Amino acid sequence: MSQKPAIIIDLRFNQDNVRAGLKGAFLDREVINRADPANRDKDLSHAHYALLWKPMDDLFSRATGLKALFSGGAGVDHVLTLPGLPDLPLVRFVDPSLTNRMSEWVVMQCLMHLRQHVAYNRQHAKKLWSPLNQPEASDLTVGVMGMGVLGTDSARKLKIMGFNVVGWSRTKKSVEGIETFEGSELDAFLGKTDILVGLLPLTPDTKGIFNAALFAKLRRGGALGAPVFINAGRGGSQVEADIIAAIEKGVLKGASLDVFETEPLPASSKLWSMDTVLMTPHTASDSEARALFAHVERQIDRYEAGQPLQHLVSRDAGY
Ligand code: NDP
Ligand code: OXD
Repeated sequence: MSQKPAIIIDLRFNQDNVRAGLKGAFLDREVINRADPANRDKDLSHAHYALLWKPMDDLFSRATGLKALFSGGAGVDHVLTLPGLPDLPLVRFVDPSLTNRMSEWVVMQCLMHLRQHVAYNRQHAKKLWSPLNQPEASDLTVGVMGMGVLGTDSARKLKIMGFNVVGWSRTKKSVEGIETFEGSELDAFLGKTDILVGLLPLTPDTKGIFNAALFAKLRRGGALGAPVFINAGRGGSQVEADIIAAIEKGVLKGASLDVFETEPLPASSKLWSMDTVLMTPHTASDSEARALFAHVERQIDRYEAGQPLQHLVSRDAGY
């Protein structure tokens, strides 16, 4: 039996995880893992597929026979801006393992702010035993910007925890128990929001959207005293100078950030020294290698059986 067309793996991921994941994946086809030094000069022109995340510069000039591309993550802003990107179908990563991890992170951050962990951490440092008044989740409204795969799951799980939840997206959504707003209704959505969660893709429309003007429209006088901003979408959607200024002026009470304008976050950033800002290094939801490979295998099986690919990126929309 002849082998099926080859796949190139060009992932700037932890290579131990990639190699372990590849042991049980793509067993019926040649796999060219570009991180393997033995593949450095390998001919790539016969491969039909490439799975990529921050790939090597020469991928597209050498892999001239590609039929479909697969993003190693859910976001594709960095793929769509790659020099020489061929005009081929691009599939992004959608999988329960990614969705569940993101919802864990979002729910955890909302609970950290609800349960006043910033204040308790300060007290801890001073060995201070001083109970604070504690609002309930139902006293607050979390507004999720980006009601896609990740935002909708996070919204549902926040609802289960007792939060009131509202959602905003380009097109209007219908999600049980959640009031939703479409693109033109942003101000109405913001006016209801005590904790703002960003789960937007980075596109020309969402670049810098989390800025001073937007923070000023969030609901004032809620149970936390001032609104909180949480972002795990993309750092390019936030204006960090505005986040810092909003916290210093009391427009925002605090923030949780997983993504940054520049990653890694430069040591010079003031965010590092702000104890009302909880930060993680773009790890809210990592792509798990085995789940990623299984997802790509499923999509290639569909493609080779003549069925449409799923989770296709729209070049026009940019996500
Ligand atoms: P989806 O494509 O499923 O959802 C994107 C959502 O954003 C949709 O609801 C879409 O609206 C909305 N949207 C896009 N542009 C606009 C706009 N201009 N105005 C209003 N709404 C808009 O993506 P996912 O939920 O899978 O992922 C979201 C993002 O999360 C990724 O693009 C990535 O950047 C980030 N991410 C971060 C990770 C991390 O570890 N920090 C991990 C994984 C992803 P509509 O529904 O109308 O199309
Ligand atoms: C992604 C990410 O887009 O990890 O999947 O940021």
